[in-house]
Amino acid sequence: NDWEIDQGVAVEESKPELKPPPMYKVVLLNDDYTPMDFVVEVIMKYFGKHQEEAAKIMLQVHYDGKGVCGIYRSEIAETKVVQVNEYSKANQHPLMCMMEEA
Ligand code: NFA
Repeated sequence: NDWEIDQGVAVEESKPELKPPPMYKVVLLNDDYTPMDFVVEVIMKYFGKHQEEAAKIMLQVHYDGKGVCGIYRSEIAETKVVQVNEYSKANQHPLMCMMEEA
């Protein structure tokens, strides 16, 4: 916002804000129980990845403890986290999804 003085009164002038929105990484966390195939399925179903890319991300999570499935604006990231955690729970797997500032 720009400020200018008008008759001694500060007036706030609105201007188109071109700031990009904050972005969030949506990550999966490793655990010892969720089957690898289920993780690949989740990454394909909720993050639009093909099998090969999904398998790479799954292995990144498996070996490094955490892996990024995508980067989104807050509302989208929040929705993905809820959908993935609900889907994992519904299938009785402990797979955890969370978001972190990109
Ligand atoms: N570590 C799990 C296993 O060995 C696989 C897994 C990968 C789980 C990525 C969660 C996330 N079955």
